[in-house]
Amino acid sequence: MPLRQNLIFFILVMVGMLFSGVLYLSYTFNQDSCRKQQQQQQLTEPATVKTEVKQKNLGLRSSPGFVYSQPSVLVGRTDVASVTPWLAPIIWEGTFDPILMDSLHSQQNITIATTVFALGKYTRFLKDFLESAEQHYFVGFQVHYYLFTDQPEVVPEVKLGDKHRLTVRKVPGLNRWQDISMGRMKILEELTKSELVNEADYIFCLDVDTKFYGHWGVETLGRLVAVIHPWFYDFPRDKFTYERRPESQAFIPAGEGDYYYTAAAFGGFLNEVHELTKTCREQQGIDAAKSIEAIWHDESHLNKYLLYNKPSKLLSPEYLWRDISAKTSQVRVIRFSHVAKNNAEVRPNS
Ligand code: UD2
Repeated sequence: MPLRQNLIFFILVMVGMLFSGVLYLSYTFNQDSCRKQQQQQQLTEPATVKTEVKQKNLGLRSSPGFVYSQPSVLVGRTDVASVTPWLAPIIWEGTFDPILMDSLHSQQNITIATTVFALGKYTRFLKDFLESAEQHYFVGFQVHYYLFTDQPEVVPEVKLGDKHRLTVRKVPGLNRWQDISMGRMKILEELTKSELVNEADYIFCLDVDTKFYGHWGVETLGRLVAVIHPWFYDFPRDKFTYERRPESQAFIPAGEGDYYYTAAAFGGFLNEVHELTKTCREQQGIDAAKSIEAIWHDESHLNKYLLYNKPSKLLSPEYLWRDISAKTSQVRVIRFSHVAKNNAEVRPNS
């Protein structure tokens, strides 16, 4: 082969090798950058997964082999309504199976925050409230009581169940019982805004001049839960003691109204109770600026809120009775009740 041809052949081989080298390098570079991209995705993905894990699954799961009474389509309470016209259940004895309910919820790892206020002479109600709650209230489930008082030093020592704990918070005393009662809305609004959001799944806000006599458990949990007031459960709506003066933000016109709800117990998801307490606090503030106070204070504002923001679950008067009232045939079990008190003696003002 002549020298010139050899040279051309040599140059062609070299160019070929160079070209395939470039091709190889660009291929591996692409592979590398793909791998890097994948790695980056993996670094960001766990954050997404984490957010998903935080969303607790509140579905009701049953286990194979768990036996309970067969539910009936035909047999149930016929003496009381157990559902509202907007299809929220009304909880009465005989409408749920407590063993099944406990089993369904025990897999959820839920915490129920529970607030109670005891200022001035109302600290005397704490012992019975807490001791009776420990016997009947969410037994076996995680409960975190938040107790607001102007006298932390007199809070009684009560032995709490394994999963129950108590936090005491000092708040300033007030001269009017009406302000103490209404002032709860602002504190609850703040508590449900951020502090409790990652700690509790549900919250209940309870009066302290009360006592538990029977089971209060997971059947009461829901998005927004209201309790029917024991005085008025069989009254026509125009006899409810709603605020009737149009000047007040709590005003409900004649002809409107579903039920009369008590402010002694309400609850639900944190965000729902936050909205409720924020609205009531705002409405109370507008009234105060106009020197008007709703007839039943926070309870009037609560009723206004719940009329236009329907609760998802209602608790029958079994969940708030009055010690001084005679039992009726519809209320088969008294679970929680207002104790008798001498208002003039316990309140800071009359
Ligand atoms: C009703 C409501 C109550 C509230 C009030 C407003 C029922 C059963 N209860 O109860 O929830 O809406 O009307 O008019 O419908 N407190 C103190 N120290 C005081 C005064 C009050 O700690 O000196 C707290 C305590 O937690 C008490 C709550 O405020 O349980 C409500 O006060 P109340 O029970 O005297 O009000 P009452 O019985 O009129």
